[in-house]
Amino acid sequence: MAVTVEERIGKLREQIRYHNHRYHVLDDPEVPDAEYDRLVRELRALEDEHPSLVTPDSPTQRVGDTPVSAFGTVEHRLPMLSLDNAFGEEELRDFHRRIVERLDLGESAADLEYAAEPKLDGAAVSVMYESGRLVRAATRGDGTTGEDITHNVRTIDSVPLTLRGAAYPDLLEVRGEVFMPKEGFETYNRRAAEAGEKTFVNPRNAAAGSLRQLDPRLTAARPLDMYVYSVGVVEGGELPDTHSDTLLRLAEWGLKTCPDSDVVAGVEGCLGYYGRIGARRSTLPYEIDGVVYKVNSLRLQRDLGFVSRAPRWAIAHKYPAQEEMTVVKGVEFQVGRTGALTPVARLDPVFVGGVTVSNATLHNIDELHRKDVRRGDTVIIRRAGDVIPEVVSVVKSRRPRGARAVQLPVRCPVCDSRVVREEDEAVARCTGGLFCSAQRIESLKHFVSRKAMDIDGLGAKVIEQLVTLDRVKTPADLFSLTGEELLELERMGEKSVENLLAAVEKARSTTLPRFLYALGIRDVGEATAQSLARHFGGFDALANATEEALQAVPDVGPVVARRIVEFFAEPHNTAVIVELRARGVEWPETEPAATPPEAGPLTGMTVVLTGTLSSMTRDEAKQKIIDMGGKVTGSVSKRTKYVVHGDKAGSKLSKAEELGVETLDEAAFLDLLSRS
Ligand code: I6G
Repeated sequence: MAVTVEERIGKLREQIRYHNHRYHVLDDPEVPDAEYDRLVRELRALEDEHPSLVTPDSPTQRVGDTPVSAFGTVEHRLPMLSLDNAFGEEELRDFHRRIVERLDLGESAADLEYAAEPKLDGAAVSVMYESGRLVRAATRGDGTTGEDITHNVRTIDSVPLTLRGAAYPDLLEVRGEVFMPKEGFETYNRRAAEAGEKTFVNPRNAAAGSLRQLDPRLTAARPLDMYVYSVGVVEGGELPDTHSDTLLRLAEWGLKTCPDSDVVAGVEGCLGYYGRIGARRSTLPYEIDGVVYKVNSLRLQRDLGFVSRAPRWAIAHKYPAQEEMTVVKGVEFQVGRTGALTPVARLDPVFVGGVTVSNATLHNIDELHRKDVRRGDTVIIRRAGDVIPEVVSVVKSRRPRGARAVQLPVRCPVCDSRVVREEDEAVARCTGGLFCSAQRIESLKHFVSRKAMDIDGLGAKVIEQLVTLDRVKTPADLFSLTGEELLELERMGEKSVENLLAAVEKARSTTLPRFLYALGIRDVGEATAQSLARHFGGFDALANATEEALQAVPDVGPVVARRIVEFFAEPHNTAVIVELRARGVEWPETEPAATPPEAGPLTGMTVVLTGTLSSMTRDEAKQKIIDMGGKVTGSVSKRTKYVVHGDKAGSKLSKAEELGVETLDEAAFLDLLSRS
């Protein structure tokens, strides 16, 4: 039966009201923003087409949702409006064209100044200062009435309780976004999950939920921050006549503004800014869903005025959604190199974060149970930057009847060996060891990888074929491959076989650290392999070392020492090593360095590398740091001594700045090296 326009409008309003309530009142959104936006856009389009069907209570006629009563309410003296969205370049160009026409700019359209800022994913808040003192803070609510959250906003360190200087207006209302930085969000959620408490689905939800705590001590424990982006009521004082200068003035009074804002010219300038921020999106320390452009001149803003719900002089230009909804076709378990079973959701393909996704990780069995993902469930999928797509949550209201919870398999789905889970471990493992073809494939991939034996041309597809044909059972078998048998494999031509055989030949002469790392002993990464090689000098001394002797190596604790001893106690491991040596794999041995290397300028210090250096490769830089007594790690913490950054440095640099860790650009790093 055909649905009438009235019926469709009614249905959309009902759905939007439901989601508004979950989002604004319960702080528990059920669907991703992209889905919500689609509903609102469809409703708006229908109402635009049929203006007689617009009613005052339609969700399109309001900004947010009615506040709940647990908090006092605050009437906004000037309404807190929302922004129109542009979902692509065309819509942005339309916005610019409308402004140019209204202001009759003609030729000078390309020079029109816009203030551009990231659009943070948090909660919009108004903060009122009287004579420089914070007297009230409120949520946006429905734009006219918000909730009084003064007691909670006062706990946010970056919101000044008194303004600096003396030149501020007698009455000053600032508006901005309270948000939870990504790092704080992840830490908070990890701790909450460990403690079996409720986690937040995203940083925005975390910010909004934290602001609505009845006990401000709970809010104080959340890592919240606030950037201000505009002013509301201003009395008894003057402000500059552009938006960008207003932000600078607010910063002088001690308010925090976004460090990534800019002033750009015309629509091309806006598009350039959109591209630049987009490229940094995944490494910015805060979550954004778009950027906002505002006509910079406040006089022109006044000329342009407002339409019912939004200013004509500003627009939010959205990025592709990083969260989307889809349906789970099944949950399978993948087996990794060490036998770890990772649950993976197989999905109806969905376009998210700029790519089509058909699998999403569920990390481990605890996570699977916590999120309670079942076959047939509608789920929210998230893909941010280059991170592996993950299942954020299940839309429980859409669960099909009879959907059954997924259980950890008792037997390995690949080799049928027993699956065990040690008491204090989140990970369940297949006990098949190298009998399990999945573990064998993953171990071989690791063995040939660049930082291990570096056998170029032995990609995943070739390894999978060799294992499936039972031609390669252990890494030693790689050294007896012949040209004829390689030519039989799919996708292997004369040239690739020749190259592969040359790469195998070259790999026979390796180094002890590479060889140790290639063995894939659990928890022995590159840095530990280097320390072990340096400490023992030769392979046999290491392979025969006791746990106590191993613990004398820098960075080897009891767990790693036990893993190494267990590895060499396993006869099939030693047999493979004997065979590798018999097939000509060799490395130079050195004198044991029982004492740490002579103290260098970096002895006892940890260094993190990020971005590309122009004068050396990352591996060379790493070696130089090690030679100077330092250690290279992958993540920045308070204990990091330096973060060395090259071109296209990522989030590690911003993290260093956040933690106050010293950063060295390439010139400063070279200077440090020259001192050794
Ligand atoms: O929701 C918003 C996010 C960011 C805004 C906004 C903004 O500026 C960076 N600016 C205005 C004027 C409004 N909402 C109404």
